[in-house]
Amino acid sequence: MQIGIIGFPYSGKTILFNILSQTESDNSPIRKEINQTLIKVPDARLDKLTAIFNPKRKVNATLEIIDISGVQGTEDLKAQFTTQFLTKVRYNDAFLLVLRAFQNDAVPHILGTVDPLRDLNMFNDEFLLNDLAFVESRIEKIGKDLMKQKNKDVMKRELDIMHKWNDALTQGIALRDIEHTPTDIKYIKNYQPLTAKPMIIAVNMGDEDIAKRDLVTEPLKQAINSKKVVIEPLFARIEKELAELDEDEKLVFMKEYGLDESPLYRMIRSIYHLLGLRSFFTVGEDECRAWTIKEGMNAQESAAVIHTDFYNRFIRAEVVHYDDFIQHGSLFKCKENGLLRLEGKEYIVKDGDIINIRHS
Ligand SMILES: Nc1nc2c(ncn2[C@@H]2O[C@H](COP(=O)(O)OP(=O)(O)OP(=O)(O)O)[C@@H](O)[C@H]2O)c(=O)[nH]1
Ligand SMILES: [Mg+2]
Repeated sequence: MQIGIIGFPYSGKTILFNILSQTESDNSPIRKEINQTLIKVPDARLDKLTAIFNPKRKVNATLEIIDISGVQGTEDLKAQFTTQFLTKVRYNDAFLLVLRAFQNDAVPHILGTVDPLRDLNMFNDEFLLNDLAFVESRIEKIGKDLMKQKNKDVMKRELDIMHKWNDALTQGIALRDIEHTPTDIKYIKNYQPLTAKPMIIAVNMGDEDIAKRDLVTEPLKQAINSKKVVIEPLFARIEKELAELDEDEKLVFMKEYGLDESPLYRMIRSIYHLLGLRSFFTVGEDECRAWTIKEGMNAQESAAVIHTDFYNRFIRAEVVHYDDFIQHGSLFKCKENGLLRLEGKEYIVKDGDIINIRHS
């Protein structure tokens, strides 16, 4: 899962990338590029399991992020979004759009004024137009091919889908907000339309906005109104300071600002959830670990995330939910109370399940 950080110049993308990188995973391979990395997904449940089992290693779930600069720093609005930029963003699974809401005279906004709603609309419109241009060209091409009598059935099916997309886009509706059949989803995977991707909007505010953060995000929420878009406040400058403190100091600092948890942690979890990702845990003396699955995956598919071999060698999964485990305090107690169960291949794994795979 790769998430592209996008936004206008001087919106705070690189600051956000850098503070996210502070949670860089220990398991992260050598950075492929300076602007690309794996980050840890914070999880208080995993921290608690680690405190109980005291293993040699704790391994968090991860997400891959990439800092994509390149929207032109020009006042010519038409020239903002180059083909090169749009090509770079297309192969991300989701976008993290940074909108500038902070004032800073030292770095003026390229459009002269700070207006997050305007910026959001510009990105949305550009992505809609880009998808629309693609859909129109497909419709034209399929029309021509149909006359040449090629693969008629497949072509007609695609044409129906393209018309459906076209209807939505011309009404200004993003493809993420319409219903898709499994066949539609294949076309989405192939063509990677921009408006089909989930989006997290980070509204980067100034320190003085903390108390009124909901007021700042409200108009954006009303403008967007989509289940596949999450809007979160970001205080990039404060987060940068927080990142330099140790845990105790952080708590004092956040209290001062009236924050009960790091907005950044909240944001990472939001992204994870929005992508339909869930975690199950494995525990033991060697390692406590959170594994990432897609919502709805069964026990056999989930076992394959640990090791591809486990798919064919799967026998059963021993499962207890984190909440039950914490309530009863030990695996033994859970077993006594019938909460540690043996599940078969088809069992749908739940977020927070603690699992031990029995395999041949
Ligand atoms: N006051 C204030 N300034 C900020 C904040 N976030 C970023 N800045 C300033 O804005 C400037 C640009 O921040 P970057 O993170 O480099 O912006 P960017 O989005 O990566 O910009 P490009 O890479 O040029 O597209 C820096 O000088 C920051 O100090 C913030 O939350 N508050
Ligand atoms: Mg940058």
